[in-house]
Amino acid sequence: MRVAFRRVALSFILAFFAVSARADSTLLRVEEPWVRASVASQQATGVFMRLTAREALTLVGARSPVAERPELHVSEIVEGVMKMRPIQSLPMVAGELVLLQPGSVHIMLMGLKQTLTVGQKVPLVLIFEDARGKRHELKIKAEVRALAADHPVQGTEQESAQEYVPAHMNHHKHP
Ligand SMILES: [Cu+2]
Repeated sequence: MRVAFRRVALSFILAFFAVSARADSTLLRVEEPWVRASVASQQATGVFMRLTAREALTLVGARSPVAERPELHVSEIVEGVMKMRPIQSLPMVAGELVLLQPGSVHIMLMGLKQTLTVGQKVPLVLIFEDARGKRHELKIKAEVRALAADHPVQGTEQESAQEYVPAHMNHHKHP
């Protein structure tokens, strides 16, 4: 009896994890994640991607085995100089494309533990919350691209021309 109960309980737990794992990947669509290559002794590098939330979500952080502290950053021009500062979270509106790209919002891999070379695949866990404050995680792999990679994504001529917009404004409707 007790064993049977345990089995039932266990299968419920497994079912729960299976469902929540699936839910996390359908909540957030990630396209073209990439990491800028680093040189020896470099302390940090940026991660870029296109995100589309299925419902209102907030990106709150990331984890990666290659870095001690991944942080959310935004680049902005201060007195003519491009600077970066950490942000606590990045709200995402349902169905709207959010671009993490050079010169704008990005994930910064702080405290790099290794040199990242072109073609390498970097494991990354995106941590985000839904509107009820429930935390979700999504595992992705980001390809390392060249240092100078100024990777234009489709339909971003306007974005590359525009200057910094606040993180919560950095949404672009799907055409
Ligand atoms: Cu940064």
